[in-house]
Amino acid sequence: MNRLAQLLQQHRNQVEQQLDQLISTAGSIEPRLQQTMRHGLLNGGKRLRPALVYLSHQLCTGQLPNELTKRAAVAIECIHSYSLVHDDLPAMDDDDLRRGQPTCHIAFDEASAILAGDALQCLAFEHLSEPINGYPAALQLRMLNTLARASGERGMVAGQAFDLAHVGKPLTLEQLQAMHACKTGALITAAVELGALSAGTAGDDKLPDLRRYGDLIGLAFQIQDDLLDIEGDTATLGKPQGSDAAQNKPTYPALLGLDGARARLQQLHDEAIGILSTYGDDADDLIALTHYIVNRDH
Ligand code: GRG
Repeated sequence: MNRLAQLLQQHRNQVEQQLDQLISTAGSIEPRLQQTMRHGLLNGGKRLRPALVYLSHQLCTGQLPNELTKRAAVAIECIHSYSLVHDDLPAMDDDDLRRGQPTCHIAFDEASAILAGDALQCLAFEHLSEPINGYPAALQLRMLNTLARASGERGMVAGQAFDLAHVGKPLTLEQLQAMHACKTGALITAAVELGALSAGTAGDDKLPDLRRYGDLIGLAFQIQDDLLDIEGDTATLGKPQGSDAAQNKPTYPALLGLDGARARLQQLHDEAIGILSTYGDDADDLIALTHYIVNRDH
């Protein structure tokens, strides 16, 4: 296993242990709620956003994550998982499978999935707002504000609402970009920002660069997702590349062509690496994660 894979596994284990502890069915008046939450949270997942929180903190301090970094990593994964549980609902994407397993509303029922998503969202803010000895409450407040802003009506929810409002309608490249900047990009940028904020004063001067970096890889993440969708369709259905999948829904390959989308992905990658390479050795792991995000196969 290479160094990045080892590192990602370490972070994943750490986050999953904390998520597991956070949701306990013991003594609950309604164990089904916790069971549905666990299903939404602990059914696999790459845990990329927590890794971004950790590695952004590492770039700022050269140190291992502190308690605030760990809280932020868990909180952002709770928000991400809630968004997937709700996105899979019949009223939205109506998906039966997520991460190769039945989605929450299939494994349980629709009401349980809605409530589990709601509760996961609350849990994120509860966990990040719990007072921690030795850390200024004002910093926690700033982090909460960052997470709330990225998740809500100016961030992820806005992107989802725009997406639903434009189903079946053509989008311009600018509209597609604005939608993804909100829908998936805002949370990815927030992950990088939260890592820097958890570094305290060591992160302050790096925030503008890290925000820009987050925006670039948020977009790169989405383009790679679109490309993987096309490759998946081609592999399972034998469709020629760039046919149905690329033409029927607004995606980067549909608007830019396959080669254009790949070229744009490479451009975003190069610009993102250009920002990180000014930070010396402490950025090495974040650089490796950036390569992974752009080249991932799932
Ligand atoms: C329901 C408010 C609300 C928002 C939903 C994130 C989102 C908004 C919808 C997901 C739709 C989707 C599949 C977008 C593609 C990019 C994406 C977020 C993929 C899933 O993220 P990964 O690959 O997932 O990090 P894992 O399973 O690894 O956690």
